[in-house]
Amino acid sequence: RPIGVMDSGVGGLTVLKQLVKVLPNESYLFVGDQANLPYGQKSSNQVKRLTKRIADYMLEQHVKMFVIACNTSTAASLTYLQQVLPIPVIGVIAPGSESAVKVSATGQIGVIATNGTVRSKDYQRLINELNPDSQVYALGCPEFVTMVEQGLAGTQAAQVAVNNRLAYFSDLPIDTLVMGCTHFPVLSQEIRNVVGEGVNLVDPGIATAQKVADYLAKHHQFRDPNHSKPTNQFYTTGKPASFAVIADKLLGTRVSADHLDI
Ligand code: DGN
Repeated sequence: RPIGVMDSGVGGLTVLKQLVKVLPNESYLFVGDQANLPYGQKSSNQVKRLTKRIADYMLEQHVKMFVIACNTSTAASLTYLQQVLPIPVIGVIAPGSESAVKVSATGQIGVIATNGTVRSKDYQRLINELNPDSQVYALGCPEFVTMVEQGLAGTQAAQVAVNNRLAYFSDLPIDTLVMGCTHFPVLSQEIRNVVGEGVNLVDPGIATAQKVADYLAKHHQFRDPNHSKPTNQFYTTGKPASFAVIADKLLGTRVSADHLDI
């Protein structure tokens, strides 16, 4: 049975990439809900409903685990889905918060995310729980999502937009910055160019993938590598052609995506 991975768009592929790195023998079923993107501007209830819809589809496909590779969905629906789904559900915010607290020497931590994630205050709450002396500065950067979806990472326009938005941090004493939206690691070069080498950049996808691996190990649920070759299936509720172009670039392999009507 595959591991189900979802996002509102292509951002979740940054998490899938980390999963494939640590768990190359697993099969994956990825769904990007591009018809409903962006999630970041919707109400928490709307996002919860949309995420549940994808989760129900994943259950019909018999996934063994549901990875919410979207911070906005994690904030809106993780607790709820953990209660109602009969399979384990893993989100990205707790692993991202744990990584941030681990690498930050000063406890001065910046978080960039969608407005929905910032509004939820989940990063602020979890980081403060793990390190009560920490100070969290959270900033919504919704336009980064659109740029990544449009394939603009690596362009001058992307760098200018990142420069403008991250100027907010120039007077703040952060030593760590969490990329609290799964689209943002695609812009990590642009982000690094602004914050410099002195700031730790946290990609929550890395710790999330490790959490999935730890769970499978603990519950003896690894796929039997002798059984058959692992398969990766990609679906978008939007246009498969435009999804595949960006997915190819992100994953560095040819991706063929199908349209999903749910
Ligand atoms: N990739 C999603 C996240 O991590 O929050 C958000 C993208 C969006 O729909 N705005």
